[in-house]
Amino acid sequence: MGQLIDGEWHDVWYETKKTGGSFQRAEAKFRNWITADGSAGPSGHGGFAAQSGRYHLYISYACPWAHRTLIMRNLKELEDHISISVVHPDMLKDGWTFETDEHGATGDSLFGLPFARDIYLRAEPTMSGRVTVPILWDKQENTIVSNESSEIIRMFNSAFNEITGNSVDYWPEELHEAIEPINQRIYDTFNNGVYRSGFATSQTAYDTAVTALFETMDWLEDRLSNNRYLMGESVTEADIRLVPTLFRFDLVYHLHFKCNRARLIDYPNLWAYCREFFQMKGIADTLNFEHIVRHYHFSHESINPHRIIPINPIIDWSQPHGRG
Ligand SMILES: N[C@@H](CCC(=O)N[C@@H](CS)C(=O)NCC(=O)O)C(=O)O
Repeated sequence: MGQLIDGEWHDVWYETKKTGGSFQRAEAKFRNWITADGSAGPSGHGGFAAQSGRYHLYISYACPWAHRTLIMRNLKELEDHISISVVHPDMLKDGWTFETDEHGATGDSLFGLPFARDIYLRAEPTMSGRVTVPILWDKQENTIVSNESSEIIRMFNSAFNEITGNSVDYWPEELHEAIEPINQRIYDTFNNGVYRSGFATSQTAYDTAVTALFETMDWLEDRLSNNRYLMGESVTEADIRLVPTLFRFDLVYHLHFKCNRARLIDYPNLWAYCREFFQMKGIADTLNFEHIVRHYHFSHESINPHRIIPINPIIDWSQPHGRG
């Protein structure tokens, strides 16, 4: 995995070397918010009003962070209002590219540029730092609104309600406080925990990450034994942030990232919950298992130097889930 850091290209070991073998994810740089009226959001500048056709989302089908934005785009019926481009699953020395393939990599449908880094450079010609997806682009201001998925899903949750007429609220006011520690634990030990396990370059860093990860899976399994969804009776952003990691677990993280104490299918509640999401309207369309399996195994040279793509078990997502 190679990315531009301080103007130089580095593999992921560059970062783990500095931190005693433990992977640290860099903070996203662009933190503006689309709001219904263009007023400033909790961070960044104002001026990004919700308008149909004004914004474009760059995603990777492989990436779990991009996946949550794609799920929210579908659940909030934003498909006709926010266009997308899909990067190629192979992320090598040039980072994410706009090569096309027969499995859904679209190329850059806005500018026809070759690399995702070119989008960043277009927004900020002197840019240094990591080139990540998702990227939310403003066609009017010709800049990046945000490259932070947790914030993009909150914008999608409410900013376009008047345009779409969809007012389903996945971050309801009364849950703001309760949802935060749930999100935080799932982010630290699970969404990012799989990466901390897989990218660890010391035994201690790996042991720490993987132990916390399975403690969280046990806790989630228990929580879902008496809760329909993470926060109770309704789907919230906490679920939308969790499921992308679950969908990738048995096919990628279990083997490639050595999260192999157990598989998702060994947890009856989590497995049924994940199948329920797969079968929910709008979710299966966001899943591209070819890109998911290809990306990780092909791109992470330090983990899989021969780029062998495993022949995986067939997972029956359509099996009845028996929930609710
Ligand atoms: N904070 C970002 C993280 C996004 C992220 O790390 N995306 C990965 C893909 S899964 C990426 O583009 N990585 C490239 C790199 O780190 O070099 C978010 O949640 O939006």
